[in-house]
Amino acid sequence: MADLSAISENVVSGHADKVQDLVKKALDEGIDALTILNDGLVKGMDVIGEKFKNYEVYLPGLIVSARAMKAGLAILKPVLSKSDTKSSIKIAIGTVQGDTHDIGKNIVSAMLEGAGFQVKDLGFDVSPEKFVSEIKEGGAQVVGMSALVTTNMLSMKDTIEAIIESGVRDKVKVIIGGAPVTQEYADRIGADGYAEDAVGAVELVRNLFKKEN
Ligand code: B12
Repeated sequence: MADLSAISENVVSGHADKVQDLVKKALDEGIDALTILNDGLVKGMDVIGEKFKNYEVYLPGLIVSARAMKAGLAILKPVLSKSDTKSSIKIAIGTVQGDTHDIGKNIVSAMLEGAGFQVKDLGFDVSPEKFVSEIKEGGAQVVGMSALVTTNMLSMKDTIEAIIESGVRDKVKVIIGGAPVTQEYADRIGADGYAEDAVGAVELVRNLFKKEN
């Protein structure tokens, strides 16, 4: 039986190859991809995040852990984003301007795809103008924004203002998330919804469209 704590430990120590091997092994043993993600990879990021906060590791340590996490995620992504159903709802998702954290956003993107939505991943450091053009030209019905650095949450507010100014606010649902983001913040800036994690993001989009019907 695969040991998920070994995955966490290798994320913390930054051993990308070992993480990939262990994730493959866990999948081969029939462990659910979400369990591997949450109890293995994400747990490891939580540990390294705490260590960084407490000055027990510095930026280079964080970078190698993030690389190991991404290596593991690359194995899980095809499984997470595999879907049997197809929805016509178009979602454009990205990490907001100024912010380069994309691990959580990538997970949300994969899970939304797995739920059958048509997802366009805009990457990170995405400007308000880019989000607006995805609505206007790309026909996105949902815009998903992620932020991990507290000060970058302001970019979410700026993006919503840009969407209002360009006259397309009624064409799109705006959802936001990321570790420092809260429901209270979502309400304050006029977003349509907030979710704490990727499973919640899928529920949120489903509920937003259920209400209309
Ligand atoms: C990994 C990491 C990095 C990596 C990022 C690699 C990458 N490609 O993403 C690297 C090393 C590059 C990095 C850089 C920096 N980081 Co950093 N980083 C982290 C760390 C440890 C983990 C983040 C992570 O990936 N978590 C795991 C994922 C799965 O969780 P998540 O992102 O929260 O996503 C989940 C939910 O939030 C939600 N979600 C996410 N997005 C969305 C979107 C929507 C629409 C919805 C609905 C839901 C949703 O679903 C996801 C899946 O369940 C955090 C600490 C922490 N514990 O959060 C610090 C942290 C975010 N970083 C921090 C800082 C300060 C920085 C730097 C400024 C450091 C520096 N001095 O340069 C730079 C920032 C550069 C920039 N401008 O963006 C601080 C931010 C402090 C603050 N509150 O403002 C933190 C909190 C560390 C700390 N305790 O001090 N970092």
